[in-house]
Amino acid sequence: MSPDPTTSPTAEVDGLRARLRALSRIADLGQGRLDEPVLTRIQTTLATATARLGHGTSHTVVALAGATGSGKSSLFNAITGTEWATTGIRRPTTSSPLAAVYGDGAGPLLDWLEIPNRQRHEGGSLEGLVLLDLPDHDSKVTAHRAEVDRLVAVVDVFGWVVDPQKYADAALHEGYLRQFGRHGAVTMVLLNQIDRLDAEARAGTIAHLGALLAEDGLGEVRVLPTSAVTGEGVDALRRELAARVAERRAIVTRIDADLDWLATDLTASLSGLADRTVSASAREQVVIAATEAAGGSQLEAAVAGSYRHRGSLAVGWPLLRWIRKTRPDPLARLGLGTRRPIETGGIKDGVAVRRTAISADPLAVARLDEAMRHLSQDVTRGLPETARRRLESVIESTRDELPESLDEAAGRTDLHLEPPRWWAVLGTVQWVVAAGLIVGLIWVLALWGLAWFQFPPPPRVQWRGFPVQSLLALGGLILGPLLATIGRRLTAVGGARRGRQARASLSEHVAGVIDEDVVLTVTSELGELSELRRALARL
Ligand SMILES: Nc1nc2c(ncn2[C@@H]2O[C@H](COP(=O)(O)OP(=O)(O)OP(=O)(O)O)[C@@H](O)[C@H]2O)c(=O)[nH]1
Ligand SMILES: [Mg+2]
Repeated sequence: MSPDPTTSPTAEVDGLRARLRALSRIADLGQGRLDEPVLTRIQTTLATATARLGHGTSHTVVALAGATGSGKSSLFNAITGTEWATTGIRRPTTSSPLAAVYGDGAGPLLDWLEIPNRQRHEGGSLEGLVLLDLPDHDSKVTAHRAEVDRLVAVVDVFGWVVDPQKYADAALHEGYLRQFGRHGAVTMVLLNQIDRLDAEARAGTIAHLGALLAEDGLGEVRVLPTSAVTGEGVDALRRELAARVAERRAIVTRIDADLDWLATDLTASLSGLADRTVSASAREQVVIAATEAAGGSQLEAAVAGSYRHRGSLAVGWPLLRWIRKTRPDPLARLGLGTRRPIETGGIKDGVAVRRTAISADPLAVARLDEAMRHLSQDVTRGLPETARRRLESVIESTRDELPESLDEAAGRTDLHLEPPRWWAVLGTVQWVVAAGLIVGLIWVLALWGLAWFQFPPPPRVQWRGFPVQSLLALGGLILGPLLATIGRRLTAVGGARRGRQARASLSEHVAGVIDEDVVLTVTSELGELSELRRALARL
């Protein structure tokens, strides 16, 4: 078998490192977004793989694992040509793992594997092999099983030792082999105690075991018959081990298989993670509801009312303006407008922010909650549980900050307070008319006074046959209220328009708040989820 130059172990290790970087990214992004057990598995896989790679590829760790009495220790002795491992009829025999190390430099690796029982051998054809004799996985002693589980999670090659009696045990197939169904390339199955079977029984047993392995997903694994007693198959097993060790590929293959397995499970559980955005309609609903909750209607009415109020002060009948003056400007009641000193609610983005006195209408607040819920449902639909709950809580926290931001938006609203030009013109006309009325009245009174005291009457001043003083007084009395009425009509129309403009301005500021506080925050969380999905694709 000549090594393929395009996939040298180094290139494979580089490829694996890239996958591990993707996994590390998933572990980071997965915080709070993936289910806790999934995250733990990712972190464990990442830590194990990184640590194992850190010990290099020059050693290949092969574990002899299997049920008690299958002959692991006997086979270990047969391969190594020693009697170091204790074998026996008392079950279970092996309680802590042994390591046979071929060649030098495996110390740190074995420290990491936490195996203190080591036996050094000359390298030879097995140079780089670290052969482990494990305790039984089906033990009455729970510590044995724990030790087996700990080691099968980290070794490079599995050497499952089975015997003719127990090769079909569920403890082996369901407990281990099925779980490692993707690890066929690093799995050896040794049918030991083959000397106990005659030729016919051998063929049947091997076929049956092969079928069981296929069910486990390990159809490509060839069963190797061995006997620790007669030595049959032991040389073949040594050659197989030598070949695997020489390839120095098992580490990468094993970790790749772990990552494949993890990636499949993750892809299944994260299938709902497709790219998504805050929909335009959901955003629009929130903006509309938030504008209302920020006092849209109150503001519109107050701006219109304020305009009418100030309009009647500017162009109303001067003789009745004092009545108007006693009423407050509707905007001032909301803490807005020009009449009141501006109370600052702090500085935001360099702009002094007013605190308004708008008290949110409970119905509008309920509608805003409803719109936010709708947005939340829209954007979290189909997400995996943990990711969904996180996104929901992100949205809820943006909801909590809205009242303050919305009030600030209301405080920044353009209230369209500037008085129109015609107010000044009509106002002046009103004063002139009022002055005419007063002059006319005084004039009439003066004429009456002169007549009363029997002074000679002054010359009459007439215009087209009518006395001017009467014209002035009557004209003022009729014209003043008439102009005031016309002014009121015009002001009502202008006020309504300005109310709508102010509402539009509020809506714009509110849209800014919603985009910044809600949409941006949600989008950034969605971005993290997309990134998680991309990292998974890289894995
Ligand atoms: N006939 C026969 N007997 C074997 C063979 N291999 C092992 N045995 C016997 O099976 C018994 C158990 O062997 P061990 O090697 O201790 O088995 P083990 O798998 O290490 O058992 P634990 O350490 O308890 O998990 C011993 O009595 C061995 O002599 C074999 O290939 N053929
Ligand atoms: Mg043993």
